[in-house]
Amino acid sequence: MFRRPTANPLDRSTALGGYGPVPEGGAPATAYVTHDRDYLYLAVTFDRKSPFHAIDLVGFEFDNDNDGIREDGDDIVFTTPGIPQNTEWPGADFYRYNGGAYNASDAAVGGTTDVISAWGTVGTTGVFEMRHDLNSSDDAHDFSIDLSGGPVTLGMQIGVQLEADPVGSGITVDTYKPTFATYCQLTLGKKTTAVTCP
Ligand SMILES: [Ca+2]
Ligand SMILES: [Ca+2]
Ligand SMILES: [Ca+2]
Repeated sequence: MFRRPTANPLDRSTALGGYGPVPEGGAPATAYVTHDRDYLYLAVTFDRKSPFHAIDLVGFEFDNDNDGIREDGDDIVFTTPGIPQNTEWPGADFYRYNGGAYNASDAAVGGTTDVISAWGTVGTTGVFEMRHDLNSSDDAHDFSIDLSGGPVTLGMQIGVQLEADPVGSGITVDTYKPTFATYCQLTLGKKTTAVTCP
């Protein structure tokens, strides 16, 4: 863990509510976001109801220009229990292409990986954390947040994909907050972080 997810929790009771595959049942998840001068910190906590699988996935997708439309260059970050922690793992930093319809790893097309993540569990409750550069030099594949001109608002969507038991079932359930096609609004000021979700 590189950062306690203590700041600015999204709606504690409803964020990602009912994400779970049927065998494990659903449960609300809580997302957290904060930032400092250089990085955006993202976290999600929830009780999976059974041990985490290596292909379980927590992701954040951004609408870089906050116009509600998915476009080329929109930024996506993932973490999963299946990748090394605190490492710039190429599968963790993605971007949108082909008119926003597809996504791929930044590193697959010559971009750089600018996210590290960590995760842990207590029983079946897990915390997933990510740290992403606010303004990497990978401009074609990452958002570029410059707070020198005042607060910046992005669209932000949170996704959780869990594999139904047993491990290897290959059956996954995806849940998005707010939905797969809509975004929360994330507004960053120099010393503030605010999130509103429909
Ligand atoms: Ca957009
Ligand atoms: Ca990148
Ligand atoms: Ca990216």
